[in-house]
Amino acid sequence: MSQFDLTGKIALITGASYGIGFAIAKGYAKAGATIVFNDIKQELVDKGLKAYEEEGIKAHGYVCDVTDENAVNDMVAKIEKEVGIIDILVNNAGIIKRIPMTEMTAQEFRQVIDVDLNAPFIVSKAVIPAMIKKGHGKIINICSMMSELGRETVSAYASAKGGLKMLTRNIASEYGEFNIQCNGIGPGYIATPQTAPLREIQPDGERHPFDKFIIAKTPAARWGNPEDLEGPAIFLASDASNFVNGHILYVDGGILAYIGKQPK
Ligand code: NAP
Ligand code: GCO
Repeated sequence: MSQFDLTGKIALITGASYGIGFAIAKGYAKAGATIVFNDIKQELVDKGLKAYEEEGIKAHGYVCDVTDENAVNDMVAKIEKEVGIIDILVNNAGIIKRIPMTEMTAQEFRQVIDVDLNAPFIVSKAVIPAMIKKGHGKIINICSMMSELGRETVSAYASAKGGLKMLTRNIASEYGEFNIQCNGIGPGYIATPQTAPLREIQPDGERHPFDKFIIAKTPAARWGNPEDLEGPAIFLASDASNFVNGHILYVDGGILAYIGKQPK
């Protein structure tokens, strides 16, 4: 069996009704995994189930707000009873608030930290005990360019994603001896609903200034697609990465390596 094969594995991808999580789940299904996902509202879970069905994937969907520890523990217990022990966890659910720091309330800051950093802690804590009992596990945290870089208006998001990089390294350090590998994926700028505001066509028909900026900052000279993350995610979920631990795999078209194209 190929070391990239996920047959027989159960994968929980949080917040995967659409976007990056949905693409990663599709890749896992193609590699043979059983797909489990959650979203905050039943209507979104139903929408996700339909979308998976249209891809020929019989997924298992659960309603759960990943910031609610009791709800997460209940969801994991239900999954373990109804589907089986989770072999692969992708902490994908995330939000962003683009507000200048001095205009952002502490409550808004906390909301981003809660979903993007506290929730990966909560969900990882819920699945690790059964992974230890089973003798293996894979945890993949969806980090960001903002795990390494800052920019205007994303102070909460960058703080959360920087923390998520270190949570990744700490889980790797604390549970590596139980054959649990915890790694991160740092996507570059990916065309999903989360970045749609940065790609909006301007009233004069011009591309968004940020859109042009990202193209100039990316050696690949394009936005990423969610499908660009499928292969890296399969690698980190498979036996092919059993000695990779605490690593953040940047899938960014080269952004972090590049000073940026000189404006004409
Ligand atoms: P997205 O399109 O906004 O999707 C985010 C998903 O997370 C949605 O399904 C959302 O569900 C879910 N979610 C949000 N809060 C939740 C909560 N409290 N409980 C459960 N589910 C929740 O985002 P995306 O672009 O696919 O991004 C996915 C991940 O990749 C995020 O962690 C993001 O920070 C990260 N990322 C994105 C990019 C990019 O360029 N797009 C780059 C680097 C990293 P609802 O619709 O119900 O809110
Ligand atoms: C932003 C974007 C980024 C991307 C991603 C980059 O406003 O700068 O939303 O944060 O979502 O995290 O890796």
